Amino acid sequence: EKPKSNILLVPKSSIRVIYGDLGFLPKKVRHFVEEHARLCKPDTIHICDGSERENDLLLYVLQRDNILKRLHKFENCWLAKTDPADVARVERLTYISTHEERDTIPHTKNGARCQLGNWMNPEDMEQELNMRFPNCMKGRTMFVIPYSMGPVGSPLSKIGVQLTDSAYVVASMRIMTRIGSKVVEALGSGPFVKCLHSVGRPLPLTVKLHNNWPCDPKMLIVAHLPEKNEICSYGSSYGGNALLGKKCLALRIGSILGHREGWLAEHMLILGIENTKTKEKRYMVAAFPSACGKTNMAMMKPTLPHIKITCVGDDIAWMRFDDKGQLRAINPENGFFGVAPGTSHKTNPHAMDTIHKNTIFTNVAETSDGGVFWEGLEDEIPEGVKIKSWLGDDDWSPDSRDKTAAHPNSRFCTPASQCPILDPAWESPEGVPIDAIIFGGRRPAGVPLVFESFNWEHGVFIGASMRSEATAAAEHKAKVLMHDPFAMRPFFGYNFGEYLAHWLSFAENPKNKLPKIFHVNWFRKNKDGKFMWPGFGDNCRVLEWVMKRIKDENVAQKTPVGSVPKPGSLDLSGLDEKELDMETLMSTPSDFWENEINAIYKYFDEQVNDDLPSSIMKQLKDLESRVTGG
Ligand code: GTP
Ligand code: SPV
Ligand code: MN
Repeated sequence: EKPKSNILLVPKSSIRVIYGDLGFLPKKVRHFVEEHARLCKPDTIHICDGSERENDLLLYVLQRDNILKRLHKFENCWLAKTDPADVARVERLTYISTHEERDTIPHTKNGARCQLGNWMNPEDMEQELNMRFPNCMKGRTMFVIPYSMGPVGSPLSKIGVQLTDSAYVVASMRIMTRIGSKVVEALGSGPFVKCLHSVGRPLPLTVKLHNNWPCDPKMLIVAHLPEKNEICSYGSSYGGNALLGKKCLALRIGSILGHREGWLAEHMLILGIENTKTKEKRYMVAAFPSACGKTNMAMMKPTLPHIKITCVGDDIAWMRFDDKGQLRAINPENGFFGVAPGTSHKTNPHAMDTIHKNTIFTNVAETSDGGVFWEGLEDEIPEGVKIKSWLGDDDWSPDSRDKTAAHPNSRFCTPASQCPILDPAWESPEGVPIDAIIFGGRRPAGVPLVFESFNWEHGVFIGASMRSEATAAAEHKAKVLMHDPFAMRPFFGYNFGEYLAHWLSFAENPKNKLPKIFHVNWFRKNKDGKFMWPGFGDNCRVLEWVMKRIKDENVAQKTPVGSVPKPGSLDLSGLDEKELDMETLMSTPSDFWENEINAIYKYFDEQVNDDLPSSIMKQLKDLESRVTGG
């Protein structure tokens, strides 16, 4: 049944489809579009095909509306500056709505505020959504974005359809996911995740916009309705709030699907590592909280000449054990939405080589020669070039009123295909084989550079007890130590206790080859507050050791916390060993760990409560007796 014309009739008016053809959409998608067009009442509809012609049109509109500015120094690169009130994910307004609260979050002890997600009942959620979405797209175009997370047509991929009234979101989704007609073809009559997004500023405007960036932070909500396979986001156009394929689908909804279907959706990078001396190649995944080094590690330029790193993904991994018991991972994304500050030719040359074409920068500073600037690029801007800060200070200098030139959560959005060290198998439909899982975080004290778990269950416990200093990727104040289990705290789609049980369950199948699990910490500081480990490209020394442990080489020694490298087993060649205090870097001070254990007890007891698997509590008790020697 095809619609008679490319015009959608709504009561008392009609909505013209100005690009694409409703008739080419599968019936279920068309109904989804029609239902929400009637609700949101856009002026026009644009059905995305993913073509170059379409992208030119979007870029034209975004320039005309002063949302994107061309960066003349580079090829097809753009700068967006947001409303300063819309600069990061907003965790406290991100909800998951299910009939049973306990399906989503554990019951906390004594009414403590849950730190493992926000739940809302479906009735209240319906009210919240009804307060926002009716008529919210008046005067605007509603874009329909069919997108695939994972290679189009791969059995591991999932399809979403996002409706949005933001052309910036379309231009970004086009980089971060695979969109357009090829996705519609692959979808056929199959299931898809329904994603609705609005900036929340119908026309005519009733308020003055900042930087021409429409948003409504006071009415912001990011809602997940897993029982209806739906995501609704209102009021923000920034990153994880608005590019619904990323955190909303690939992590929150993804983790629920993974739980149901026997796989894992994780906040992890995926990399390949090759020792060119021994000709061995392995793949690893690593989970670090937001802004704690995934992009940097995924694109690492190793300082050891015989180590070669290749990148599969920098933020999200979907993993499953195949029928031979090998864990395999795919990167569901198509681009990198990376933290700009700190990225430089010194720290991450491969990222620098990726972002000089076809890239959208958001909230970085611009330079008078048509380029970009952020904290960390001080040595890389030409003499005499002026910096305009993200807040608009024309002649910014480190002692200007704007504290930083770029917002600390400013980002680049760039196609993965441009990464010079992209792994040849990065789009392989069956995924790459994973032989090590690495957890980590920003730990200024007490936590060794690297340690290995004694077994799978201990490794799951290490993931569960992760903590890290807060960063600017969300609304939290920096420098506070936060519990961030599996780097998933903001992204769990279902009850964390059940999530732990799901991880533990993979050990029950004797066929599964369980990868070794490690914990790393690049961020330990000395008495003067300086990082003790050089980090970045030198982190390959730790990965080389991990590679040796995958082969069970005798290079580890036990501590109460886990196994650390035997003295001399980390390749430190080329480093100034006088500057390095390896003994302290590997140490596990008992007074520190006694405090840490108490904090974990308190957290598990209060936050996970009855949903904590008993074997995880036993792991904590075992750690305590190893540390106290009792
Ligand atoms: P999300 O995209 O938010 O999930 O973050 P991410 O984990 O990909 O973080 P990213 O790699 O972008 O790192 C963020 C910050 O950590 C940057 O400011 C980096 O400079 C810093 N960083 C990364 N690796 C290292 C390291 O080895 N040592 C030190 N000292 N800093 C690092
Ligand atoms: C993160 O915060 O972990 C990110 C950025 O990767 S965002 O997509 O905005 O969530
Ligand atoms: Mn992330």
